[in-house]
Amino acid sequence: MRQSKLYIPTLREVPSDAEAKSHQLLVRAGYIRQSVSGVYSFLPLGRKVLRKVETIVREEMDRIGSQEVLMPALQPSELWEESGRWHTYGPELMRLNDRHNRTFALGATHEELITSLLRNEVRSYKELPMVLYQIQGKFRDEKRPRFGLLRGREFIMKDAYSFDVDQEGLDQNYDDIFNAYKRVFERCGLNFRAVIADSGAMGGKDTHEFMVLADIGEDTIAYSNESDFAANIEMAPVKVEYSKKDDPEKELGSVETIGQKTISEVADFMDVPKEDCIKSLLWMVDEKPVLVLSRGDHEINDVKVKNVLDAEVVELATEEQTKQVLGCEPGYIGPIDVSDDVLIIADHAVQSIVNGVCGANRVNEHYQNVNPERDFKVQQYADLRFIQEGDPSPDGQGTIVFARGIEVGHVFKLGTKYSESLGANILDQNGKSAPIIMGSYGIGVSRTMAAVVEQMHDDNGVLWPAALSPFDVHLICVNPKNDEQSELGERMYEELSSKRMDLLYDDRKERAGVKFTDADLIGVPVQIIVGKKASEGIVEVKDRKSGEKLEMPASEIEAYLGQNYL
Ligand code: 9G3
Repeated sequence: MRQSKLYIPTLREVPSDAEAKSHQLLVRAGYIRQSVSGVYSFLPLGRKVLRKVETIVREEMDRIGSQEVLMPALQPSELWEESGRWHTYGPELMRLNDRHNRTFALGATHEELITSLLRNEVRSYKELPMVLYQIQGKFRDEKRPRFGLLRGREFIMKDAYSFDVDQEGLDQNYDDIFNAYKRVFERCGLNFRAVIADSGAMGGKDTHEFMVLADIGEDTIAYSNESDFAANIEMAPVKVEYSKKDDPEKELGSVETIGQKTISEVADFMDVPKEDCIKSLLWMVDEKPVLVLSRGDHEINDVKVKNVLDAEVVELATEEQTKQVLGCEPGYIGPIDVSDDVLIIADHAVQSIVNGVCGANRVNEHYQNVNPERDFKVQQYADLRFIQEGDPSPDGQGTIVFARGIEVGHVFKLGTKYSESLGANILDQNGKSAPIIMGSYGIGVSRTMAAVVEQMHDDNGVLWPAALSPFDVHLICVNPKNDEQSELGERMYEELSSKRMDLLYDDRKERAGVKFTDADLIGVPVQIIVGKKASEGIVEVKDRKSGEKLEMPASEIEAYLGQNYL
């Protein structure tokens, strides 16, 4: 394509409202333009890249036998009434009325729609398993759209839904789609982790998120530096063998610690390491007081407390509740001489503390030489703390590193949540009616495009991987007014275009500096520069990522590109 004919409105200045690098670069390089907050147009270059991401997704979904459909964005509210979500979702679900004043949702996701599509058609187990997917615009009225395509209010999603007769069918589909997602993100050149995500059952198997590692990411993940273990922070189990000092247990003693409340203050005041302190926090667990203990340098993970106690609601007790239950304000509470109606549970690390320090349940007073089991009883030791960087990976391979992540994929085992509420049943092998077992699986297609830019850019622009670049080669005629340069440029454009290469040919009557700046912004992996040495038939090849330049005869370019870029 001739750049003089393409609409690529590049900008020199950084858009003031763009904080994320991908937002800045996609706007400056003429890939996207904002219509209103969180709503974007894809210009010709942006549409080409988006289509390449869609094609990769389509190829990998088709490869595992799923079938592409296209469902409406307009969803009758009745379906969301049946699933109960019409009232559970607030302003994020965009709603509208038609001319007959009937209410609709603009599709934020399609579990209800697709279940209603099948419930009147699929009757027998013989028709399953089946996986249907679509690539389509989704609408979610985000409270704070930001970072360009990373968090929009209208965005392109691939959403897939699996239908099975039983759990093992769902497990099989889940694995197939999980592996298809890995292939998609590998083909996009992304550094990502599949992260254990469900906070329902600790270490739960029923959902994973695909996270692209990037500082702009909104989530924090814990992953192993030596294996593929990765989990959301609140999901990561802690598996540590704590060593217990073999010091002799000393006599319990109380110490006056006026105004020393936090672990840091008490540790400094008592001149002991935080590891020897017992942090005590009172939690209200389904309205019952529970004293939860952790080692001074650890933090309690409320999701784990909830799961260990199989509770619905877990909240930190207020100062009043703490005074009421323990007779003392937070900062001086501890597990010694606590009334029996307060359950005491502790993270495993507490068990290995010898001659430690804890609050005395009296203001301005702590105990020293505290020894668990001798000085207080713990009803249950469990994995209750947040994982920390440097902890051993729970799978025993390597140590844990934290990173920020951009969620680009999410896979769920839904079970019968929607087939029951919307009445999608089949006759199973025994002729018995049973609800279809479902899974739902999403990829943020437009978000993936931005995530690639977040991971692959430099100060001058985007560094597209070949699989996603809008063009294979960027051919630049430095000075079209110069006959030798324009003749060689035109000839190369004609010759190379005929060799299955998708070329962007900068034939514009612009200054050289503008051309080079634009080429670096646009980010095609390789530039062929037809300049001063055109008279000798010599051109320059520039690798966009390394910046490395080579001179060679124009006649060798096709072979060189074939060996190094295509
Ligand atoms: C809504 C709104 C926002 C939402 C949802 C519904 C997230 C909603 C979760 C999912 C689950 C899966 C199919 C593709 C993969 C993810 N945000 N979710 O259900 F009405 Cl406003 O979307 N859906």
